[in-house]
Amino acid sequence: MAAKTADDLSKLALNGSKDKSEHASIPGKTNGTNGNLSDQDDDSEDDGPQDAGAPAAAKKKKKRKPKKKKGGPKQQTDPPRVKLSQIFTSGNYPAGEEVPYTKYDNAYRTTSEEKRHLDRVKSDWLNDYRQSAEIHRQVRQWAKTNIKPGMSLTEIAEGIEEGTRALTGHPGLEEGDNIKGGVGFPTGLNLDHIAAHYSPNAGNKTILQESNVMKVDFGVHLNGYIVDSAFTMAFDPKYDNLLTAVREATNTGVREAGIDVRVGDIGAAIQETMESYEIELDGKTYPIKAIRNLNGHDIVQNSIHGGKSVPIVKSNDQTKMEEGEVFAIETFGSTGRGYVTDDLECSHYALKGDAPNVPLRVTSARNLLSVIKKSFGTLPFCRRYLDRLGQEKYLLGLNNLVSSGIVEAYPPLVDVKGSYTAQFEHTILLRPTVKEVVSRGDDY
Ligand SMILES: [Co+2]
Repeated sequence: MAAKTADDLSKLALNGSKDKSEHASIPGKTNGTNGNLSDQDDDSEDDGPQDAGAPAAAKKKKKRKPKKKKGGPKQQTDPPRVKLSQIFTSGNYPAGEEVPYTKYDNAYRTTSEEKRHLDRVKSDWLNDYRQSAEIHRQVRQWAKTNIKPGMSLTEIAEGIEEGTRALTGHPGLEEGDNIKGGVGFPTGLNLDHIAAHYSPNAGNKTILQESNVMKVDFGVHLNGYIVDSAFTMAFDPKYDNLLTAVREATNTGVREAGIDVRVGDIGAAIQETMESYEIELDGKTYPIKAIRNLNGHDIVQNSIHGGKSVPIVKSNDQTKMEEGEVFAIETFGSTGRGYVTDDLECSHYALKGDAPNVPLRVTSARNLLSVIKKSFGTLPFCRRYLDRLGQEKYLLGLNNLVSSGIVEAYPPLVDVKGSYTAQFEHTILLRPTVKEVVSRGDDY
């Protein structure tokens, strides 16, 4: 889930009353040619960890690697519905990509007994992140294999969310269950010029088209430790350069990140990678721009945006990353302006951590606030999640909570119509001894 640059937050408008069920700007044509479902055809980085429970390995029975699998574990199903703890029966989940610290004077961290001790005392936290990340990899493997043009966005979102709920073992219908684990935030399915924060609301009839560029941004959490990771799917190879630019820009950000690194320096490196690419679409060449008012962000327990930002363009921001912090490194590239604004019907909301205790005169707002607190706490949610809890006619109350400053609305963020945007995102843990790219898979 993306963080928008703060200076735009003041003009945040809630579009909730418009009740548009689909946006008008999705190209309706299909070119009917290429059935390529992979955005990875030029991917050169399969040097990440090959986890024992990774779905690719699970499918090829003969090539299954025995690492960390003990006691006759079950296999994951398709669609994914087996709780992950029944597959990893040891209770230990695979590590992400572990990268030694090399910048500044941090090389000592690898061997420092003090830092190793700090690493060990944090292990519950680490295991929750690793389990969430493995669930993300298994669910996205299903998504990448099964999402096809002709499917509705609602079907796609529900498929991802049902997989996440099943693998975490938290259906999220009992009071408080979703706070223990499950979906970390609403599934973003952002088409073409829509960069972030679009999830279908009830009645949405949008159908994925062969010509679309879709950003799939979803989160998995256990005990509030959220893995935030996103990828882009396109079915027409003409978008390959856009996807490659953004995947490489995100990898640049992941590589540059570390303890004591200034976030402004990371932004400069990301921008340089991103803008070294261009793309030709239907005879016209476009520069690929980093979207300058979207950022990566830190993640803290139960809150997807901790307060620090990681810019994706050059910046004078001197804020340093610190030991023990968790960051979502996400970058966005665009063939448009490289700047997003709020548009379309809002789906994403979250209770503010510092919500003011103001008297609510609207009864439905009071009732809804109680439901939100019990079901989501400060984790982001969308309207469909209220629907599945049986809430009805809540829009007035929801809008009242937003205007009272208790709930934050995160409307879709769009570049200019006709442009195409892409996103890749990883969650990284700045462990005392090593940087762990916990959401890394052999796909991205
Ligand atoms: Co994010």
